[in-house]
Amino acid sequence: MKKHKPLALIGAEVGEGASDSGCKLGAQALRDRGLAKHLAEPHRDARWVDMVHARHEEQPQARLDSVEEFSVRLAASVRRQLQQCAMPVVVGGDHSCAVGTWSAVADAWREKGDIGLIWIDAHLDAHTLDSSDSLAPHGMPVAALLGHGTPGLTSLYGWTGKIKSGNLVIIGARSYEAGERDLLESLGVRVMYMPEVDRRGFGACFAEALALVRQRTVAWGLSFDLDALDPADAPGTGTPVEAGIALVDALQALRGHAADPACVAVEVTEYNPLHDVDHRTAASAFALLSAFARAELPEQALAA
Ligand code: 5AB
Ligand code: MN
Ligand code: MN
Ligand code: MN
Repeated sequence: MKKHKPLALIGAEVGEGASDSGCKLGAQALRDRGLAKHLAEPHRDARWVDMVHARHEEQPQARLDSVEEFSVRLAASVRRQLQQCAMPVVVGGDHSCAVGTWSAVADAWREKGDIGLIWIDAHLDAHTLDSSDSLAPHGMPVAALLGHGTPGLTSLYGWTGKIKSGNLVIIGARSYEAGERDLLESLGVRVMYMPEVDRRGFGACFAEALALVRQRTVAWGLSFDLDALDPADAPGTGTPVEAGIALVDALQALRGHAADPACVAVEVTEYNPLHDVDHRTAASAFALLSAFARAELPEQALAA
């Protein structure tokens, strides 16, 4: 059996994007618990290649500046791994890290075509500075990647619209403000809100998202905000919200999809070790990544 693309773990040590900056400690905590070893398999290498650290700041404007400057460095790190044909696994950090991750992926594929993104989150993360009450950048990455918001977040590599609105699907949203919802609605972004997930099941929702994204794009990735999970499975996040996705359902649906040659990067964000209970959230992050990155798709396993 051939070797799969190695997993290149990149720590996104950023908490300046959130009001509670505890997520800044998330990547190091998961690293210390042995994430790389947990993800390595006979047919897939996994190792830490980088820890990208955001400059500590307290005031809102300075925090935004810090996130913007951090995004450029994170993007460079992600880009380097793509060039080396590894699969970047970005480990947050607050979700503002998505700006750097997906800007790098979009820019790397720009000549070949559009990229797709599946965004699993309790929130919409589609604020601009105008619509946000908190002014927290981790509530803005979706808008920024769609080309809306402050130039420091929208214009990495000198161009905007890293993700086209038809190539993005958000799953699990249940806590949001009108301004961000209206932006996504006006752009025609497909959002599978939590009531739909409850009705149809996470598996059916993820399958539909995947089919849509794969059909329209040359490469796709997954951005998983741990607060999408039910707080019973993930108490240790920046912004937990009741009644989320059950870990077992997520594991079953995500299993093996990193083996798809069109899957080019993955990100797990918003782990806050200071709020974790019995390492439950760390265990969920480990399980999600290892299910997704399993070196065999179920069908391939059957055919083997
Ligand atoms: B997360 C809120 N919409 O903008 C805001 O965790 C929460 O990356 C944002 O999804 C949550 O501050 C951002 C109230
Ligand atoms: Mn988020
Ligand atoms: Mn969230
Ligand atoms: Mn949060």
